[in-house]
Amino acid sequence: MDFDVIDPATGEVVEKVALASVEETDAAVERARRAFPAWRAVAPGDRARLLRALADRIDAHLDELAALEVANAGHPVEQARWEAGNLRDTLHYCAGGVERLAGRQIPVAGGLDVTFHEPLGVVGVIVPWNYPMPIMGWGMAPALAAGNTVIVKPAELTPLTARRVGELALDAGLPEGVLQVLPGAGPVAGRRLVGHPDVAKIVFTGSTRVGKEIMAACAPSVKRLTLELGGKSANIVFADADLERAAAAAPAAVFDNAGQDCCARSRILVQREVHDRFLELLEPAVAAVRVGDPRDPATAMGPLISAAQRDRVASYVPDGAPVAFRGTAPDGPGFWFAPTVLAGPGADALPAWREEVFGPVVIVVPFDGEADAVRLANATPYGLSGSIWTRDVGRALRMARSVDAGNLSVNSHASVRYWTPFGGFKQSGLGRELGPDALTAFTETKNVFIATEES
Ligand code: TXE
Repeated sequence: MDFDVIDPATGEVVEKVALASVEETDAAVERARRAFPAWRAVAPGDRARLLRALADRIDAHLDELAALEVANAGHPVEQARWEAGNLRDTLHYCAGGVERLAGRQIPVAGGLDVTFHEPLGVVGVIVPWNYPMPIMGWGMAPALAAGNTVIVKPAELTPLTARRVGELALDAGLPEGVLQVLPGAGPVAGRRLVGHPDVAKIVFTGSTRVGKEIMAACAPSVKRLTLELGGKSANIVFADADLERAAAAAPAAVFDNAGQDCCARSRILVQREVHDRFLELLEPAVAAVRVGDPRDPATAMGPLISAAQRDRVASYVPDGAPVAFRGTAPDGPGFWFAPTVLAGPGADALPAWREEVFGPVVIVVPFDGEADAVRLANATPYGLSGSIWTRDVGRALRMARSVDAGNLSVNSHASVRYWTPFGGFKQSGLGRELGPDALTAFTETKNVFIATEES
């Protein structure tokens, strides 16, 4: 079956991509299974060199990959360049881990005790459409580095960059079957990867609904699983914060990637005494967000991924919703939605206050004191990220320890660095990606005792 890949900025078909059947998925798993013994046996230094060769190919094709992502996902070109660079850098970072994936020797009586980090086998990486290249890299780079073979299943909507990276991997010298990219439908190829007895681990980033289904499907065989799911993160602004900076930074924290970001700070909690002042400062900052042609390097926000996503986002701003103000968006073809700020009475009764919108919609709500801020921030089944704006270091740390989220930032909205751990509390996920332990998440620890006593 073919799938129309659409340019979200124009609504036009870019190309038709064939989706893998169950049989084709099985064949890919078989190739990966056969490639595994040789790949795990490659000397660590050589495996690292191959991953760096792929990183270098990505660097050499950075403009091409960025242009593909602009056409496929509607991402602003500068953002798309960052995304390709993130994939390159994650590969380099994980290549650096290959030779440091060392076991331990633990003192025991009567012999020698050693631990090994054994690769798992075939790993399936199921990728969403919001950050195709980075999220592909966070799963595949550490999995490959640790000696596993990998099948990447990109999202139906955004297969183009992943497919190109698969070609570059072969050019770079990765042996056949070590990294395969398999465009396919979630309920067909995705579901088959999850259910396949020869797939040892699934890494899934996507909706909480599908994540729960995958977790249940992994249970019968206790398949290893990492989940990165949705978020409803809070941006908490105290009265003692640098309000100008906090307001200037808030739009990018929720409108970057048109809000299609699991770390989007889609709830802004503002201490009551500065609530109105904060909104006054926020309004010009939102008006200044440049929404438009993703091919223009000055553009900050592009279109949403699809007509369906735009309609879903629009449903979160019903007639009569307390819209405080909006930014701008182009008319005409393409899936545009203007940055939208909801505030005032009734805002926290809207579904957008509780549910992940995954679009450029933010709600501003007042709070009274630290305990109230913690209560509101934690009143969600999600726990991925969040920000705390204050000049009081003690308060910043108290808040950071009290908010149930995996990635918090103080006086900043930065959440993702490939060298620090990333993942969610509660229904935002299971396990962590990236950071110093990235490779061990793709291994089993094996303990071996060798008796040295004469019998
Ligand atoms: O995600 P899906 P969708 C959230 C966000 C968004 C909503 C829906 O709120 O609006 O999810 O997006 C594959 N077995 N996030 O529908 O369906 C699918 O092919 C195996 C948050 O695109 O979860 C794709 O590759 N795989 C988020 C991937 O799963 C299946 C990122 C994600 O698709 C499958 C994206 C199945 N049964 C959406 N069904 C984040 N955490 O950043 C689908 N897939």
